[in-house]
Amino acid sequence: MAERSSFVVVANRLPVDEVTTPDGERQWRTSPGGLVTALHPVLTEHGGTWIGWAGGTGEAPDPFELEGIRIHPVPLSADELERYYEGQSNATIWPLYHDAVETPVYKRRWRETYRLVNQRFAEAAAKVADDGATVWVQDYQLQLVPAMLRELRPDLKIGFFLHIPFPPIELFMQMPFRAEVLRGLLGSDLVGFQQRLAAQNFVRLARHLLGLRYEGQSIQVDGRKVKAGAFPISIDTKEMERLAADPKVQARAKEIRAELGDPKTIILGVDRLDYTKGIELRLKAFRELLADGKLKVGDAVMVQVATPSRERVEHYQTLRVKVEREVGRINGEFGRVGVPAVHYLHQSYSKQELAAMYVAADVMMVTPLRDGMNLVAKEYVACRADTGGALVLSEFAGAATELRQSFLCNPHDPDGVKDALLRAVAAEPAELKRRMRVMQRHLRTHDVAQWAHTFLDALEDAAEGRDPAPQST
Ligand code: ADQ
Repeated sequence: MAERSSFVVVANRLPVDEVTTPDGERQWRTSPGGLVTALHPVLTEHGGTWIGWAGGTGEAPDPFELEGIRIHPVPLSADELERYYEGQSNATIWPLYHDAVETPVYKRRWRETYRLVNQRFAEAAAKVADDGATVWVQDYQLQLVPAMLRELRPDLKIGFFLHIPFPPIELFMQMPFRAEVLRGLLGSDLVGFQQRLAAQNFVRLARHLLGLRYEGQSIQVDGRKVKAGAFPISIDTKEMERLAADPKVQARAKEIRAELGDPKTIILGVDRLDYTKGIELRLKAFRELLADGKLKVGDAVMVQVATPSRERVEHYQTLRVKVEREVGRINGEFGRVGVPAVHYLHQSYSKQELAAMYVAADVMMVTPLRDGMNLVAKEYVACRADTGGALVLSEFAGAATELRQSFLCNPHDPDGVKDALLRAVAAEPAELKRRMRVMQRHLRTHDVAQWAHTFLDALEDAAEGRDPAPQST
């Protein structure tokens, strides 16, 4: 029998990419990301296993070990990828949980495949988890896994963390298999959310939909207690600070500024090309400020990085057309030969290049209509050791709860967004410094490692039926 692990992470995606070396050999490499960085120490200490999809369709590669982590790939067929991932996960659940800013699409066969794939992940976890092991299930693609896994292995400690918002009751109630999803999550000992409000939505929903009793954040289910709580995720702050201080990154930041024609103000946006991120409204705010004469091309330039994302899902194809049309319109109306108003980059970048952009940007615009957390906002703050730079941040990003010294705005109010951008552009260096310092101090103590520890400690308490010590605020 294969070796079993006392700590198992279950996520849709494995933290690895297959690359081709210069001599043509195919090799696995860990993909950089906050989650894997945070969990790496816990995984290596416990001979941990990560279960997930390796990318690609058809047969999955055999399990292997990489940098001290056991990697256990789960296969997906092309049909399953379309129905479970692109369909149910990204065209039903994703929009619904983000306040239905795009209309969710409901399809029976997507739900059926979602169930089937979740069962496959649960079975993989049941197979590799040691007696009494801790299993941490991640995100909206796998909401049925906790209950399926408990059914197979009642001895396990099961935690679930939702990276995206959890919607209010009225919205959740739209979903055709809503009770099954809720029961799926309730298979956990601890369900973690980015925000306190999301945890409250969840416990109230348990009473509303299933008539379950709760006290505080603890729900009674079949004689068990299921805890809910807020665990705001963060970044590897030290690593981001180190990157930004790297002389190569600093030099690159200067180069970017020069390449942009040494403008007074560089306004930056960095997002996955997703309709929740508010890219269009940000572009529109910039266009109106140019039209009003409040900003001038040449003085101010906007750089919008939009990482290609979920390109086969229709909502995303429509968004791309809209964003590209808006960029074209702004450059057409306001650009000059050799001096565009907006630089639009539909590409992926290395962390070094992103850090250089953050260092170069005078104003960072993070304006999602709804976002679980938004790590870009935190990355920007961590990169500004010079305490320069201004963050314009939507109140509807989870990060707004912590980054109170940003220039907060309501993304649904165009004038509010324009006003926040102008205030950020005009702010005195001393004021920016004061704001940045407070936010940086916060991120140094609230980094991704602290997030992972806090969650895993709370899971331990929840599974043992202990009430954690009251938290000081
Ligand atoms: P995402 O919606 O993907 O995550 P976000 O939190 O902003 O959003 O993370 C994006 C990450 O991708 C950042 O680390 C950023 O540096 C990186 N990135 C963006 N553009 C890039 C590019 N062009 N090239 C390379 N890297 C790029 C979901 C939720 C969020 C939640 C996270 C974590 O939607 O709300 O914060 O999970 O829980």
